[in-house]
Amino acid sequence: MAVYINEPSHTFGEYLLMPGYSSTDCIPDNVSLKTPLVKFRKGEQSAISLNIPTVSAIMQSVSDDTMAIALAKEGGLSFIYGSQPIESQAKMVARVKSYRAGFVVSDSNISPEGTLEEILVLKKKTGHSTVAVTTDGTEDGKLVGIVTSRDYRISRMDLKTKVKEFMTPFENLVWAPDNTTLKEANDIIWEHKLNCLPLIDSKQKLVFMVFRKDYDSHKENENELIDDFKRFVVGAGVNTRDYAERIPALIAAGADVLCIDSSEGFTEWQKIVIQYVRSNYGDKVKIGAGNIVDKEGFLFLAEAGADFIKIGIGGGAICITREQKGIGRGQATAVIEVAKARDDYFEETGIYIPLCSDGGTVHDYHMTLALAMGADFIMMGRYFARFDESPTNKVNIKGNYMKEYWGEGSERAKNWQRYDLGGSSKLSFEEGVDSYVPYAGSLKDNLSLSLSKIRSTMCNCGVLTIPKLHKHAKITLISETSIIEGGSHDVMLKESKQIIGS
Ligand code: RVP
Repeated sequence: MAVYINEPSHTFGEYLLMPGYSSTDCIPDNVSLKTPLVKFRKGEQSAISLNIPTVSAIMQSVSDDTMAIALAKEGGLSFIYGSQPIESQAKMVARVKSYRAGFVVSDSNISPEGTLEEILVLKKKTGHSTVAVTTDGTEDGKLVGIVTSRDYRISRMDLKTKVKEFMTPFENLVWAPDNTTLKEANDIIWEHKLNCLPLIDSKQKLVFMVFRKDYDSHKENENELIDDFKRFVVGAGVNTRDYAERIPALIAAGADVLCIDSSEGFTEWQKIVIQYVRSNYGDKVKIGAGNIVDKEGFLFLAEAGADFIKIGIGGGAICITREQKGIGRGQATAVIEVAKARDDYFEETGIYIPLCSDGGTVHDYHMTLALAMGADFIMMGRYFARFDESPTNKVNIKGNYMKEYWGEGSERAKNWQRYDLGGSSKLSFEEGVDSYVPYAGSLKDNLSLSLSKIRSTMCNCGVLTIPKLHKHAKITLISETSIIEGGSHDVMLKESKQIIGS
């Protein structure tokens, strides 16, 4: 007979946190959001900890190198999407690792034979108005000029005009050698009243750009997630098919941590990938696995040797797995059960395996709930897709700015490896949709607001750390009527406000 679980599974929106006693030192400034990323033994520290408990989803529409840099600057981590050729994924990882705070690898490049029209397309795509002109149009080609919006006037020029005719040529540029420090670069920028300074090597090849605004913002990021060599920490997604080629390339590119990206992780395929890592790299290479939704799945991946375990099936904003296959579980119930299994496992073995709640985080307070229920960090797709730093287009739909957001199981992403169950069938039906999410501005502004809500809620709960929140949170299931009571009700709103974080 089939196993029946007759208790309904619940999602975050059905729970609330209840306050605990808060002493006078329980203030948001005293809260630490530091959290372990990979497993560790009792009494030891995790080899990698996040400074904030958020990671961005392993998705084409969410996590590229730009997102990874922006999130690491704030103390979190991105897993660069794996549904792309190995070389391009490794290149993204390498770009994050070679990023020196304040030093940018130019993302807007063109050859002198390009046209004004192409400059305008590039500007629309990247949102940047400074374009490097290199002989071959690449980010590290020989620098022959720069184009900024001051170099052309669309109303007076033919769109077919060649870049070489209106760029500021190399001989008129202020530039510096590639070993220039950030402080020196900044001095040059101020002395010459520049917006940007190209750094070139001995062969005149473009290495970095230093922008005035990046120098300013760098000074604000004390929480950034960096390795021993002061490089940003970055993760990468892998699959259960081409792992023997992909993993070595990602490790060579400098990936700090890997994660098997799969809609369903309770499979022998995951064990095989983890075994591959252990037999080739021992414990040096860290790899997370998932997704699972119950104790059995957790124990399987724990025994298989996963460094962290990801929870969640079917809760993602763009996910239709539950509709298509009838597979999944309410995210809150899944986190609660798996966290209990993790705590018992820790008791028995002395090994603490961090848990990641993945998908279905709609409101900021859902993050705090996920943490309170036992997650160590939270993976989000929709949340990050709304920001400037996500890789997708910003489009105007009926007067509102939106960003595109599509699932890895959609026809657009064609990430069949994520849904692979062996055999040769490729994505025979979709498990994700292609959608828009409201554009929300910069990652930094939105994330700091969300984190300040988490800190403040933790103070209400009377705790200053995530491990203490795990232990002392009081959580109540609420009725449907209480959910209605939770919003403004029985009043007529004077103006409709945009809901941030939803
Ligand atoms: P959300 O944060 O609710 O947008 O969910 C993101 C998560 O959804 C991802 O981390 C992944 O686990 C899942 N996902 C990604 N693509 C799809 C799909 O196409 N069904 N689901």
